[in-house]
Amino acid sequence: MKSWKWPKHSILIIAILATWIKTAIVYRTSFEFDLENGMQKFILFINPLSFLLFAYGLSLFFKTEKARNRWIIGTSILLSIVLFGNVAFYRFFNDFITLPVLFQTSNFGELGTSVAEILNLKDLLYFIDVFIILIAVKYIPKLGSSYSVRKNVRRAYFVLALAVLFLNLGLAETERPQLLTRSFDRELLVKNIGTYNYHLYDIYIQSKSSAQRALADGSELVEVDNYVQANQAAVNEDMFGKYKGRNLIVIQLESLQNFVLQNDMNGYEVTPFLNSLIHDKDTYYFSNFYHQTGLGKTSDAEFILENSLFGLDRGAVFFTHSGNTFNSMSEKLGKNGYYTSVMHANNKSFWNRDMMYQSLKMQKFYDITYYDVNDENSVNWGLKDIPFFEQSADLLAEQPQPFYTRMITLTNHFPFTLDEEDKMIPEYNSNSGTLNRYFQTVRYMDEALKVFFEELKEKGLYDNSIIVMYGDHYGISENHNKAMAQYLGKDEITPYDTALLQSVPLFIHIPGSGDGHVIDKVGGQMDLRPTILHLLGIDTSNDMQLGADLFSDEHEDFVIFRDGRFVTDKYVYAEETCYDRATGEEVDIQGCKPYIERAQKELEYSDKIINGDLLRFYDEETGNLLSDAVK
Ligand code: GP9
Ligand code: MN
Repeated sequence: MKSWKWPKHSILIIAILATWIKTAIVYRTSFEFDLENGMQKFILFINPLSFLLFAYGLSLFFKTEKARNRWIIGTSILLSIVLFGNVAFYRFFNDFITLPVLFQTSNFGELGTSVAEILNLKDLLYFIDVFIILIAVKYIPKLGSSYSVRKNVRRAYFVLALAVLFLNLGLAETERPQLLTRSFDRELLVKNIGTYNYHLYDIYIQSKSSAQRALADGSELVEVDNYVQANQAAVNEDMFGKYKGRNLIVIQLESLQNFVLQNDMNGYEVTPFLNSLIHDKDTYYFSNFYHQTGLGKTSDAEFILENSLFGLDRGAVFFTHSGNTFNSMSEKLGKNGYYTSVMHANNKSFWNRDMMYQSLKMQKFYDITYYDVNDENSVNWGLKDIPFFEQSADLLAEQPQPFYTRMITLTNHFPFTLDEEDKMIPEYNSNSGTLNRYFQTVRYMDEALKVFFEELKEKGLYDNSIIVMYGDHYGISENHNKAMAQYLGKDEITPYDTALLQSVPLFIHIPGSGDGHVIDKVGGQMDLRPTILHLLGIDTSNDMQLGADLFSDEHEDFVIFRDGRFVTDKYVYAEETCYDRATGEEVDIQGCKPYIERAQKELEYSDKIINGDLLRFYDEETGNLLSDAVK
């Protein structure tokens, strides 16, 4: 290490420090991150460092000092442009740049006219590190003769850079588990891994998708189309179009599993309102209905509902394929004269909703900015469900009719915290605080639904609507098996139990129908789209969908989970084991075999459609394949 002296690398060190400090200041002054604790502040502070060490450190591979300095200056200019680009974008859109947005020119239509308004002279400060580096290069004495950097110095340097990266990722993982695998929110990504790393990650995700897309062609759709056509379930003539023209309200209930319904917790009824609906003459309650989501959780549930296709086995399709062509339920309803909207009081960029909703042809997204959210009316993830529904009812009333509006609740979300005044039942008494609190937040959500139904009646929107409600995904993971076993009065939770616990409630409430009853057919979220559209009299026979109408006599008792598990009326298949549905006993795999293959096939077809963006080759009006050259 004799030849390694500080002064030799002062430009490099100055560059790293200058850009690091500048970025840290920009984070705090130009973006609005909500930082909940000291650790989050610390992560935000250190997160630019790993990337800067790498980016500027590449200069160490150049042989001459001049070339090294050029690299450093060039890098600082480029990074400043990237950071400033994000600042300018954020001023306008309150979001971070993602690659697809750069190619969606419609986003910039509005921006063009207001560039002057959002830029000013002070913005030169965003390039301050470039000036500092230029001054340093000019005034720090040159070492004269060219020298190259020793290999072991370089190695030590990059080991350090890697260590910083892992420290950053490790801390981020503790703050936000599964941040990278689930990639839920740009803001969270930037907050945890930094803008520069975020862009690399974004480029990686987007280029992977576009490579698969480029290699795909329309002929791949033929096989899928044949399968879809062969598996269609004939519509139920009595139900088809029976409620044509009604408003459609779909409520996606956060983390609601079926096991809390028609059940009590230490003598307290957990869902009194939903339980009353089960016996209501205007409600179809599906008692054997399952979520089919993967890592994309809430967004997967939305995706499945809209498209009757699966999410992906890795990441969230809302992020990875938001630029695809779809034939969503909102698009179809839009074409049939419906005004379509989503109401959800969260940042619009969460789950990339702002981008994805454009592809799903959702006409309006009432995000957090449409709600009055303050300290009093929020808890946990944000606006409480009761004020959410109250405010949403006002928004609903202003919409043109008929409308299709989807609402997404938030209070019953992990870690299931509530303000004292909203706790309507006590906690449960197990070793899992999560499960203990879950009953309370579910109870609160149940109350919120009751309030919402009242609001609908008051606003005169009730009689002319269909209200569909379903749980988006599980709320209690397998980490709480011991507590679950205690609650359910079992010795242990087996893979068979876990599969059945993926059951979520589905209610189709149709005021005035009079024909409501409990339906125990096995079904899943994939079936929602055809079921709903048929009630409204909209044909889906040409649609590339994998679900089937739950009211059809031909609907099969078979639901496939994203990871290949499945449930039928006779079997449960989990962890490569076939169980008898009724008893939970292991049975010969032969019984499950035909379903295993079909489950794999359906998952594979769904992935093919999404990864290849195959619906761009399909005309859903006629059911014909378009020639490959189009689009
Ligand atoms: C956030 C909400 C929660 O907007 O939908 O998402 P989840 O963590 O349940 O997937
Ligand atoms: Mn959710």
